[in-house]
Amino acid sequence: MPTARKIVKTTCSHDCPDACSVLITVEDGKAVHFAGDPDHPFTRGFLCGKVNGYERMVYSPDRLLQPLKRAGPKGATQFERLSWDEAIATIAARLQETKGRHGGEAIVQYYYAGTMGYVHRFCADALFNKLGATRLRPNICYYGADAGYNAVTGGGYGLDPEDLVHSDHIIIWGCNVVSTQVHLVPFIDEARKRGAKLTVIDPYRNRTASIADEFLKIPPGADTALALAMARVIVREGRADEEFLAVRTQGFERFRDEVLPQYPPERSAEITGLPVETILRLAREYAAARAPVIKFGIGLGRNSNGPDAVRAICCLAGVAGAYMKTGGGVLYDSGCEFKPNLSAVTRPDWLERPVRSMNMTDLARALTEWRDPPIKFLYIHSSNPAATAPEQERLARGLGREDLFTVVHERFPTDTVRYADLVLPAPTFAEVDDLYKSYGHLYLQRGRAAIPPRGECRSNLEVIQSIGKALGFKDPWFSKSVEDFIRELLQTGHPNFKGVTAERILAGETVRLNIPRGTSGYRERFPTASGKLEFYSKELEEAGLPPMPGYWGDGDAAERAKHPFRLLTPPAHHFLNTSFGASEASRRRAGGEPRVMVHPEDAARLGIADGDLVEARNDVGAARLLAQVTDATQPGVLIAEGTWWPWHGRGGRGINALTSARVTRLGGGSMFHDSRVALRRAQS
Ligand SMILES: Nc1nc2c(c(=O)[nH]1)N[C@H]1C(S)=C(S)[C@@H](COP(=O)(O)OP(=O)(O)OC[C@H]3O[C@@H](n4cnc5c(=O)[nH]c(N)nc54)[C@H](O)[C@@H]3O)O[C@H]1N2
Ligand SMILES: Nc1nc2c(c(=O)[nH]1)N[C@H]1C(S)=C(S)[C@@H](COP(=O)(O)OP(=O)(O)OC[C@H]3O[C@@H](n4cnc5c(=O)[nH]c(N)nc54)[C@H](O)[C@@H]3O)O[C@H]1N2
Ligand code: SF4
Ligand SMILES: [Mo]
Repeated sequence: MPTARKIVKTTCSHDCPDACSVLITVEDGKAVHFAGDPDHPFTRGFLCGKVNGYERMVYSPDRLLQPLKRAGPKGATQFERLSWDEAIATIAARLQETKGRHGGEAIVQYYYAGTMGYVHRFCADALFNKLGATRLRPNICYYGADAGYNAVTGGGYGLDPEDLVHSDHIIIWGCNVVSTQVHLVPFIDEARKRGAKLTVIDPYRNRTASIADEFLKIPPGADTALALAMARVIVREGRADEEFLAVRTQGFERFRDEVLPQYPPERSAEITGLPVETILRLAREYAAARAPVIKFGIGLGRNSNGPDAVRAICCLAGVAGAYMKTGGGVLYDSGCEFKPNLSAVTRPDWLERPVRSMNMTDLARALTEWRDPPIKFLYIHSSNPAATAPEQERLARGLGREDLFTVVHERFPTDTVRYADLVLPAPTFAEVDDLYKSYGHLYLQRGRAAIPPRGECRSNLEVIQSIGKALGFKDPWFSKSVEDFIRELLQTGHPNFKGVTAERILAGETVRLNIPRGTSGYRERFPTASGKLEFYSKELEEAGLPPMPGYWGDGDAAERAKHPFRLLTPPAHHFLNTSFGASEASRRRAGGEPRVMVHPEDAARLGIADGDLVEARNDVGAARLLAQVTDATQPGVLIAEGTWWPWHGRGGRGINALTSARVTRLGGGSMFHDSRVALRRAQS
């Protein structure tokens, strides 16, 4: 029997929209059980399969527990221990030397959302602002989808996800919620119990499509053509919401007269492969619904047509007037509603002069091509670019540069760690305090350490503060606690934070943003320049971009002939990006090794059998995977679920050996689902 037992309420830190409230049972100082908080309105008492059993991650024998330094050639994974004091002194000396010899811009901080906590995620910005380092432009994830969404709606949450229960037709369009946002499922189930229909539109039969009433399989990037054809049917058949269009929108006439005529259902049928009757029926069902909602994912934006697919969907919902119906509209991302006083953590005022910036997607090019100054010091935390960034082979060359000094602050020995000169051990969310927002719901909650950091692990804030002190920085920022920062973060005049006090948060309360229930996010205005839903965007026109959405085709014919397959690399059910790649059990559940779905027609033509080793190749690189012959995908489209650690892949190469650093024209976002490849059977 344990002598001491307690339950600690905290928040899951992973890069997941659900930001679950987690109850950790601690017995005799050990975290023994992770459970979903039954009192959290969105977590509703359950965790995803990844975080159930998280004690196996916390106590994994693979955890990094001490600082290490390189003791062999780069990439050879030969390391030896050193003390924290030595590690911090080495980093400080290197930073000083780099800045002195090459200037601050020779230093780059690379990070993403390995932890979603406001303090640990963003604190290093303050130090790197002080050093005048090259700034990171975080375009790896949502820039494309965001740009499309903002162009039409201006941003904002649109619809409270809890109001989904009031919808009578839910269309999940390019989003695998069962895997990537599982806490939305109970709300969808409730709506269905009340009679709602669930339609899924996706290039492959993902887990969400498998539970739908109707699944429409369309080619990747064809979405714009479908949404605009639906809008056209609705307008032509007199089913549009005239009052909404007259009062709340801008540019509808031009949209109606210049865009919609280009999308007769026959053309859309050709592009999407759907029968004309299906398009007509879907448009009519959608218009006839009392409160139709379209839930789309971030991944929808990650191809050359992606941002416009999002625009077209947002316009379609406008034509139907869906935004004003409780439970209707579009559901995308609630993260933009959280506007704390982030400058207290990131200190933009410490940047003395403008500095150059680097797209996250350009890391490989920046490390191998940039001069003036070249990048000489790379500080990576909360991210695993050797697996998740595009142009993996080029990146490996860049990370392998002997003249580059790389620090990696990590929990596990990832592929990125193997290129480090210094490895610093990081804690899991069970070991640190922080403040967490969500990008899937409207609640804010603190994280609270349930156990002390394992081994010699130190949080992002501790490390950054130690480096700052070693550099002689005296500002009080370098001595503040997480609690101090939480208080400062909450000192914001933003109306959404009215009543969201430090006292409530620090006491552990789950606090909802000051956003009324049961009403549209756009009840008063759309946060666009005009205050209206913009079918037509003057700003985009002025920026030299198409002011209205359109379908821009499927690339050039020569490229299609050379690389006949379109490759999609959506998230895996059992991984969170590359987190959980360290877990053998997770890898086993995800299929044991990286696989690629090939349609039976393509497989037959290429002589590929289920379980064969295949090679995908293009001008960026090559990867070998196991073929999974299945009609879940469609002819010409390959699906490789999950960003596996490259060294769990054949030949030490991951799927991003095939993805390029091209970005979307609108938004400049990553294009992970826009690669073309040639496929053949490979010899094992
Ligand atoms: N289990 C799990 N959960 C996760 C993640 C994970 O890796 N694993 N990742 C987290 C992160 S970082 C993010 S950003 C979020 C969201 O992560 P995203 O990668 O944005 O995933 P989804 O929003 O689910 O969208 C994926 C779906 O979009 C489809 N899709 C791709 N291209 C197209 C297209 O052109 N048209 C249509 N109609 N569909 C398309 C894919 O086939 C797939 O079914 O999820 C988070 N949650
Ligand atoms: N092919 C392909 N590539 C993709 C995607 C795709 O769909 N397909 N998705 C893209 C998307 S949407 C995203 S968001 C990116 C994500 O790219 P990354 O941010 O590189 O992915 P993660 O696997 O989430 O990496 C987080 C790392 O942070 C570490 N970590 C966790 N907590 C802490 C902490 O407190 N401190 C420190 N120092 N480290 C911590 C974890 O151990 C983990 O290794 O990947 C992108 N790459
Ligand atoms: S990964 Fe997402 S669904 Fe799973 S526990 Fe964390 S926040 Fe919840
Ligand atoms: Mo992401």
